[in-house]
Amino acid sequence: MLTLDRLVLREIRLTLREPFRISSGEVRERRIILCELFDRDGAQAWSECVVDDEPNYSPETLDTAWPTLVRVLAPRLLGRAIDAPGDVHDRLDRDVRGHNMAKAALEMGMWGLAATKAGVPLARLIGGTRDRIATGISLGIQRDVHALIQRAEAAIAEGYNKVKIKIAPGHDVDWVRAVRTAVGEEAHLMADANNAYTLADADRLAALDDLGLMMIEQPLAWDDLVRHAELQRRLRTPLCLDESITSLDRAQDMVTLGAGRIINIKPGRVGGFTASLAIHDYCEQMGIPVWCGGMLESGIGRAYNVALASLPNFTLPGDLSPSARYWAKDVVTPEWTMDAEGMVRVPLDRPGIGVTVDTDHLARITVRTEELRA
Ligand code: OSB
Ligand code: MG
Repeated sequence: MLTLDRLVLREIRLTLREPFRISSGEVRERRIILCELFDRDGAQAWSECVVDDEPNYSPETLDTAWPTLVRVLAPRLLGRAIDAPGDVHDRLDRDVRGHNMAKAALEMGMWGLAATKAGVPLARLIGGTRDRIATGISLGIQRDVHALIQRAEAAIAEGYNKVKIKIAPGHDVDWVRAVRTAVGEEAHLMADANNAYTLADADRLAALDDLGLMMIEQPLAWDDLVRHAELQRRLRTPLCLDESITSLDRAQDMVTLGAGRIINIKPGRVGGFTASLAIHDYCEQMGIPVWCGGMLESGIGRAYNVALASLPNFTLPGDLSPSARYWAKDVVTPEWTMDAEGMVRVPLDRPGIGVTVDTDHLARITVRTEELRA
């Protein structure tokens, strides 16, 4: 039994060590919402809302999520007993359209709280089976092709098991080919377009077929499955959908339409762990591999991603870079690290989310807080 008694929302600012540029925008400083959840019994857990400042990845932003959490979502949980965290999704979802990232922040926090209360690692609570997760890096669009080659070579030397190259018209086939030539045939490479293309670019995208990519992520519009299906028919390289998969239904639609062959699961995008687990299980049945994407999370959001990626059908390396790739100083102790084989360890020796939050550091980077009570 869980009863959310108190919720503290906090906006923090974390400056990236270097700007991260994708086809639809650039981010230098992350504005992050952290949630601190308290159970009636006194147990406590942290969670993170993965919205960004600008609506260039999804329609949500920090400034839509905050009031939605306060006015719409939190009142559905505060002071109301629930049997299990698996019940939270439906309670938040009923008659509330969209706002998946806001829902996910609370929903995942309730999973974190349940794990803490039960004294078990979050990964175990959800049925995770791995103790190490293969990690990939997502490289933003670079200044020029030389910078990209250098970044890709460095990532492979560091041990990363996959290099994802952000592409956009003007920085695509030639750039990816140059990286392939530099790193050799064996390296696991993929491209992510964040919606930068239309079906009119199908021939251009088909030129990527000769470069041995593991997959091409979300080349077409964020909410379009039908045209992805048409494009997939014209490509040998598997398409992987990110932005388009916002629920189990959309995952089923992808398979029915043949709109992609791989799914990047980001729990924030689908409304939390319950939907992520459902998509994971469905994809496992259908022979669709999944991997865990990232949203430049702090170490708190990363804890949830690592736990999720420990499930058996997360067979491809996730965008789960260590803390130091993003931040001069993360908000958690210990910080997330990666070994020389490019693996991140699942903290199975600790209950809950497996990391401690550095509250002194947090106090210095917090710009507002709001406390809600049952
Ligand atoms: O498309 O996967 C994406 C970051 C922000 C928004 C969208 C995406 C990304 C990434 C970063 O690729 C992955 C990471 O957190 O390292
Ligand atoms: Mg993506």
